[in-house]
Amino acid sequence: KNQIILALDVEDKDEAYKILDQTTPYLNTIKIGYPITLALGPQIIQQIKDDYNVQIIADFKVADIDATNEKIVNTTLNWGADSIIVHGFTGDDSVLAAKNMAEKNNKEIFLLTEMSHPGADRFLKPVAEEIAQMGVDMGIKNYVAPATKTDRLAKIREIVGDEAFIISPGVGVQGGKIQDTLKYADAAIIGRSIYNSDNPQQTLEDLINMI
Ligand code: BMP
Repeated sequence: KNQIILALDVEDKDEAYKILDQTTPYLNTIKIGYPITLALGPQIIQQIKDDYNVQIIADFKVADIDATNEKIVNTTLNWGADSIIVHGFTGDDSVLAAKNMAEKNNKEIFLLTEMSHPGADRFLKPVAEEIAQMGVDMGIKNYVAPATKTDRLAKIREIVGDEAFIISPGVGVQGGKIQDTLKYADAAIIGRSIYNSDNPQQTLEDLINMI
């Protein structure tokens, strides 16, 4: 039930609830990002948790100095998120501040090592392995790595080890394949191919049948 994470990047509450009605019988983790949060307000996090009894990963790609990261993480977790995604490229002081604040709230961060879009090859790819290693050195257990580049995903898995939990965006519209992704990742993050589908429930069932 937690091998597919729904990226709920819709900006309308009725639409969001329609998708959640159809998908939450099959999955229990929702990724909430800027699109829905900025459109509907941060209270949408707790509302979705209360109405659907799901885990919420807040994807705010936290990427600031340590003092600011701390505030962003604390506030986001207080809005009800269960975990929060943090960029690794900012370095160990920023990431440590985020990690410590999450732990103070008895929650966890996901460290983003490398992104799934083509443009990430230019700046993030050259440092992704170092970011993953930094995460290992810091004792971070959860990572985000791309489903669109299975070789890169495999490399990140090699660095973070089998005990780590990797979630992987890029399946579907961005070109990643669920079977390949789940060879290396614990869960696939999927957005548009589910919520833009004419029949989100059927699309999700089809994806689950491919696993
Ligand atoms: P979609 O399945 O619609 O492509 O959505 C993927 C989701 O994962 C989006 O929320 C996107 O912002 C996020 N994401 C990504 O696609 N690639 C990354 O490297 C990191 C992400 O958080």
